Amino acid sequence: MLDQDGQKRLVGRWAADQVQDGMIVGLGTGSTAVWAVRALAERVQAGLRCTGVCTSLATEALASSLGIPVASLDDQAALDLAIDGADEVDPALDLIKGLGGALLREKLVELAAARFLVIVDAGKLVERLGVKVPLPVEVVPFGWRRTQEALRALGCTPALRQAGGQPFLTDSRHYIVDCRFDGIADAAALSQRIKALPGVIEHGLFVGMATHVAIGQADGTVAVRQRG
Ligand code: A5P
Repeated sequence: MLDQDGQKRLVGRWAADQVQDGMIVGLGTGSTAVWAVRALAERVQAGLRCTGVCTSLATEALASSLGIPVASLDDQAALDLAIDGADEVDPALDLIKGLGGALLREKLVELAAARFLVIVDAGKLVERLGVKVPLPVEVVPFGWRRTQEALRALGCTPALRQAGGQPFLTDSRHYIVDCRFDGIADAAALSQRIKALPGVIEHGLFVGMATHVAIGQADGTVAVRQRG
């Protein structure tokens, strides 16, 4: 039986096998995506041609160090595929992402992809988003306390993310407010309400974006769900 790390490794390696020669591929962030990037690099070393568009500075550093050619999002007209992890996946294939802090670049890259393949361990599947994990919201540092209070007014308990005793800084030099909802009943409506707040850059609700979700399972198999 595979534990959570084993499931991440399994599905990450499986995802790398979905990349075809010549593809432009969005490369995600987080521990599951790292397995996909490592496995993709093995295929590149064996002769596969592909270009990665990275969702974080960390992934860019990893991909480059392993020999995967990387390009910026603005240099690409379109991406064939994006591969990334998630923190929660609901039955409609809507997601919470961003516990790793890369949600802004992840959303930009994944919106540009023809197919968005989400790779998760089985523990990420939930009946309702936002019960187990907070919703990360990326905000402008200027006036963050007011933005945090505006988020609280939407019905959550917000907390400024910290790292080493300081506010956590994203790759784009913003703060993250982690918003604990007691379950999110209508992800699409909440998404719009959060985006309408001045001071909010982006949030970790990925609604209607995933085209496929691959799940690494304890029995060593990968289950694939596809948006209907
Ligand atoms: C990064 O900001 C996140 O969106 C990750 O994709 C998400 O947190 C999943 O991470 P793991 O693969 O490490 O669980």
